[in-house]
Amino acid sequence: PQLLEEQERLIATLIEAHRKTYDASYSDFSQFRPPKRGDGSPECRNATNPFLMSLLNSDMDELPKASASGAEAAAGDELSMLPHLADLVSYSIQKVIGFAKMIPGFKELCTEDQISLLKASAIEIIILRSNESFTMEDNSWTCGSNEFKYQIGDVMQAGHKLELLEPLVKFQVNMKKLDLHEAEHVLLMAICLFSPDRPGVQDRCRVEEVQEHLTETLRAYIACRHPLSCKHMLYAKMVEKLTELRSLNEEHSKQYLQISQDAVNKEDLPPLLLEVFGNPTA
Ligand code: 0VO
Repeated sequence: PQLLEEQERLIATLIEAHRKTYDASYSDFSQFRPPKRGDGSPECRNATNPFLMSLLNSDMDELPKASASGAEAAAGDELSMLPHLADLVSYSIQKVIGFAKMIPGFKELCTEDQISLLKASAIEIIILRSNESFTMEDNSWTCGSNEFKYQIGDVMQAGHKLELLEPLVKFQVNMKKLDLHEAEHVLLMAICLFSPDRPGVQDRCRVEEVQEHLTETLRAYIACRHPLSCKHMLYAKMVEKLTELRSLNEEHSKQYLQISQDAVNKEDLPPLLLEVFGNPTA
């Protein structure tokens, strides 16, 4: 198969849509609530035994009053990265919406279907687009300075657990190894969005039509643009990534629900996040 002029235009449109909505200088990150990381102090490392800690560190032989102990500071420290990462993900959702609106066929769907597709795929597209900042050097998402370098431990301080983070980092590493062209990267995000089997989608046929057009364009692109030596199975590997994203999405939903219930400060979660991922208090 060879690339038709129309398919070339589609790819150019998607690349432009992505460039307009992905700022690779990460200059907006300083507007989020600041990241708060455990300082690595003994109090912090032993945050799980504040009473033992205070008895060992003083001549007192009585338990401190609960309110005077480190218990609250420790508990408060648990979700210390939540405000920053919640702001980052909320910001990313806004960018994903901007990207979606520029994909031919999206605006022609009814608003209800647009919402269903975005709600279901937002975290998957964020995982995909975040691969751009992911580095195999130290398995982190490096978005400029050290302040905006996110490692597994940082995401754990937002309340996530290894059941998500271990497969998530593996996913990022394997994505990185695919070494996708920009055209392939943006097509994959668009294909992910136009999944007809998402909950609540009414006009499944329209969504499927657009998705098939995108996948046909991806197949044609790989066949005629990707170097012979590395295109083997590339399309199949990319489709496999969509399956892995479904399972990451499912685990993220579970952990998000737990985090949103654990969060003492409900303001930690921006309204857009609550709307897209769910609001347990609503
Ligand atoms: C976006 C990143 C994101 C996750 C799990 C890195 C969730 C975080 C928070 C996570 C895990 C919540 C609540 C972009 C970049 C980097 C730059 O490429 C650009 O859009 O963000 C990460 C997010 C690791 C890294 C949000 O779950 C509801 C705690 C998917």
